[in-house]
Amino acid sequence: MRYLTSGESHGPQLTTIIEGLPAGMPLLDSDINHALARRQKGHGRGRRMQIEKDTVQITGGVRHGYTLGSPVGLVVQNDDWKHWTKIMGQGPLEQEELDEVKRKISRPRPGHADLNGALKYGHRDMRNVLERSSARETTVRVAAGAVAKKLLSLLGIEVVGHVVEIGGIVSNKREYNSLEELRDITEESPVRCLDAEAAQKMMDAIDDAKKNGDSIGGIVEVVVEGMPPGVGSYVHYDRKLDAKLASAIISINAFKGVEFGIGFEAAKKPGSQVHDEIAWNDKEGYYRKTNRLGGFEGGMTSGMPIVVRGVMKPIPTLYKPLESVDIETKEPFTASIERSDSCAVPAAAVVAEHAIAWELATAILDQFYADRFEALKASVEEQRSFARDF
Ligand code: EPS
Repeated sequence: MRYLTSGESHGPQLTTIIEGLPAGMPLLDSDINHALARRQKGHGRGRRMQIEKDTVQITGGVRHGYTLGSPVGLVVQNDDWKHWTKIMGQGPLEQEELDEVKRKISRPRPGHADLNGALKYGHRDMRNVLERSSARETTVRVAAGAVAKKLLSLLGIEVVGHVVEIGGIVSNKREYNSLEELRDITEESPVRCLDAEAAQKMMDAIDDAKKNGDSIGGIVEVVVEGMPPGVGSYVHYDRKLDAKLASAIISINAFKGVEFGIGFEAAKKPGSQVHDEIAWNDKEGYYRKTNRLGGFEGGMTSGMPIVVRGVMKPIPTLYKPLESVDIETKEPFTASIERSDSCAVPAAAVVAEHAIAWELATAILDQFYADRFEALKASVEEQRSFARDF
């Protein structure tokens, strides 16, 4: 399964085409709209989210509530486009109009794609870079991920993203009775955090950052339950599923690091305190007594919950901007100010959840290839019972 996305932050719409879904899978626009609404929420979001009410239009590949096997087209309109029709229009402009409307950006923001993108494509107006490098694009990544999440859910696999740290404030509550409980509690939290006390401090830190014209980052965690064991492979580097998940996390705007299970803590501990002992019972078959490795050994799922965390740097657009250089004059100037969020970590937890769901659904479709959804379901179930009886 694969997808591409197209669209600028202030262009008319965001578009994605998904290819490789089985036929006969139930899919409604409400499955996707729910995910889009979750991405828009979170304490620390900027004014743009008050302009948009992201909803999807399914433009192909679905009929009467079921996938057809043909490419699925998804479109999300940008409501803000109506304010940008000239600046972001597709047709040529007369010179005077150009000067009037272009809002040229010549002072790159440190930490953003602006300068590197300008050097790569030769754009002297860095709006041509930032319009596409904007995290607005994560809207359609979430839309594609929502389709993947639906497929996983129908196969008994659930994915939940939540926040474990913002601006140095760490969630002290990491235990939960079920994934459902984790989802329900964090869904109600304005920062998507299980620990209500930490959540309040996180919100205060976000408010402080906003007051100071600054931004803060954090850490999100995605937990997955129900993956059958043995998905991915150890036989070649590009078949390792944990590597694909790591890549998916790092590909999210502003993400700088990733870890599984106890992650970087493993460097400090002896092997006896890192590896998970193997046990067996006749109900579940094989399982691990602990899950320090976060659901992966040898690039393959172990059948234990997948636990992956990603670190997001503070958003680089600052209302109190850092020093930069004007590419026209080469003089030092403070960077351009664009409207932005002071903290997008809660929204990024939703994006990470959907980026992980995409990779897992793709891996399932690679391994249990089936053109018909019911056949796919049977083949995943067969692997589960094979592993149980092995
Ligand atoms: C975003 C939309 C953008 C930004 C944000 C994420 O809208 P605008 O640029 O019109 O305010 O709010 O993106 C960034 C801050 C960034 O640096 O990429 C969205 O839909 O999530």
